[in-house]
Amino acid sequence: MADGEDVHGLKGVLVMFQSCLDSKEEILMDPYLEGWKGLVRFLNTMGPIFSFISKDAVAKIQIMETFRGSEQQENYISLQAMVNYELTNGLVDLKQPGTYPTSGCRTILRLHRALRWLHLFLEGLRTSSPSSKTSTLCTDSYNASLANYHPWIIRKAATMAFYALPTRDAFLENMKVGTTEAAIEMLGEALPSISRVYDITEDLFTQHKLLDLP
Ligand code: 1PX
Repeated sequence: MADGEDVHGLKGVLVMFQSCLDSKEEILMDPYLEGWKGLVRFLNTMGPIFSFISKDAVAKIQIMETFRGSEQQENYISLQAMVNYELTNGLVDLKQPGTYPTSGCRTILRLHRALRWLHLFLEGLRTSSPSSKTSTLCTDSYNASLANYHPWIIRKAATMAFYALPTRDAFLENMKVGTTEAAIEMLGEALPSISRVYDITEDLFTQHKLLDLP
């Protein structure tokens, strides 16, 4: 997606996660990062209270974009290539933070954990009733995923910010796909690819024992 295109529409963003998978079911880095950039743009439309969250996501996206713009860019063409390259060359701090605080593997792991939150939240929204509160849906999905990796102070700030989320209907309208029914239908179509990307990454990181990187 070109910069500026489909700035607020969520459909184009979620479709990015569909186009991440190549014919070997490897996850291509560029559409993966484009997907995240679109999510950050969407988050930024919801007000400055979320900027501490989007700043962290942007910092992580930038780390990965720097690898993609470097001489090693081919080694970061997919998540699989990255894991292989960084592990073979000893470029990952496996037990304690040390020489490689911004390795691709630990950076993607943080985004990967956030993708689990996204899936749970959007699934909660999709199956919610019109009277559901987005703050409750968001808190529940956060507590079931990302919160387990965050210290108390971040958990507190995040759950406070969730109270500023728009109502369920405003949220669905903000996706810019038409009626709330159309937005719910779109989520039903897009969520399986997010889930697929999540599962493939989870398997890759499990296989290489990378799920607890500091
Ligand atoms: C229709 C829904 C779309 C909404 C778009 C939402 C995009 C959200 C993007 C969130 C990306 C969050 C990445 C967080 C990565 C992380 O866990 N970072 C922590 C650890 O990093 P470190 O390098 O220190 O090991 C870091 O400490 C995080 C700090 C910032 C707070 C993170 C709070 C995450 C809350 C996630 C829920 C987002 C709520 C958006 C509401 C719609």
